Amino acid sequence: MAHKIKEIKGRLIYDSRGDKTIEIIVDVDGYVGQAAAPSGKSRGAREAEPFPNSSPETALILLQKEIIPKMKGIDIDSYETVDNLLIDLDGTWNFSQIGGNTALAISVATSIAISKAEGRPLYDYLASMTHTQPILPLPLGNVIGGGKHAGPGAPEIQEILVIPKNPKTISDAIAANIKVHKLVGKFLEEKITNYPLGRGDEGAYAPPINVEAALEIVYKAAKMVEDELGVKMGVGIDVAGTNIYNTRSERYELASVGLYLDTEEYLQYLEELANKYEIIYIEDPFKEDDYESFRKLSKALPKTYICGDDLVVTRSELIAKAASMEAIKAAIIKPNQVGTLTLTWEAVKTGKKYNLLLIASHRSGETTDHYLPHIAVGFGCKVIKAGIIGGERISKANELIRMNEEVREIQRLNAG
Ligand code: 2PG
Ligand code: MG
Repeated sequence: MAHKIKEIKGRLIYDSRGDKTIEIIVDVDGYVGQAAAPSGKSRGAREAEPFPNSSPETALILLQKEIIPKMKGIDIDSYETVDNLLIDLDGTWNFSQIGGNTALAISVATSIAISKAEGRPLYDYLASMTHTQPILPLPLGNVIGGGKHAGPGAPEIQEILVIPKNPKTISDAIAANIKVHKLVGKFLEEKITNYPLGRGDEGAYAPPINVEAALEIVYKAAKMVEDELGVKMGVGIDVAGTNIYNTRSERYELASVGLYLDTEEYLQYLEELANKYEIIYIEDPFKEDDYESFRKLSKALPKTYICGDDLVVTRSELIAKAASMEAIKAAIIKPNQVGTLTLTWEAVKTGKKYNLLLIASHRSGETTDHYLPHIAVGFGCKVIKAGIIGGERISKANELIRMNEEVREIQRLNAG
């Protein structure tokens, strides 16, 4: 269907960390779409540049001078027209000229406006574009965090996560995750005297305990909730491996448990942890260019989803490379790692071709926008990783509950 972009403008707002980000407002045929872009802290080296020269202010100036004059008044068939125009306008491989965050906010705001003009929800518009059957994703959420998302003293592993595997409804799934989060809070209070229940960037607890104690607590809480609610719960981790790798000593450093391991020893240690705590999901176990170690771990843990985030950065060609060498069984899909919905869909399509588990993911710096669940459903990602607690995280969970009024079916995770 043909549409016209009547108006487009932008502004700077703040993300959940209090950092500036860009918000775009697009008017398509008299219908307004608005979207802001999130920002990561533990970013992959091959991600799109969020802002030109790391400056949201420069991004806004460029928007006004370079982008708006070329977009205002044009006819478009879909968000793809706009995405292709942005790619041409930028001219670099990583959106370093105009900024990936500007590109994504334009891409999503345009899609929201088109979906309104066509009188349908965003997920439905995206699903029709990609010929996807809408099914709600399973929520994967972090309960204890550390690494770059927390202060010193917290575990070195960035995220310890849980996922309901066979919930009857999305509300059951969200309730199960929240229950684990609350229970973990209780266990932490019991374990650590005077612990004020501090949380990191994504609403996960950031306690002064070591990696294994943290895993023990989350594992125990997940099992209790599983028994109580009758929903199977899986435990996962996002190591953000690049951040614990010391390039000088060439070792993975887990100071809290006194371990400084070379790649081979570290691989064995991960295997031990996975077996002990029945870990079904490991994201970025190794540094972001070590495809070979990902492959070895995938082979050693055939029942665990070894997932690439910084390894593949939502790039179709990197997903194809990792999947074809059997380095990964799952891939993180973060739209602002590539900068447009078109490129995001390219990545998803490739992931599906290789039968990967695809996980639509938030960033550590989020806004209260809730288009991510729509992308997950519209592009057919089986899992959504959007945190558990905190306004900017719960906004995604609440949107899933609203979407459930139309989308009745929910995914299941059989493996793992
Ligand atoms: C990750 C993300 C989100 P960031 O590593 O998976 O949890 O963190 O947004 O800081 O890259
Ligand atoms: Mg990650």
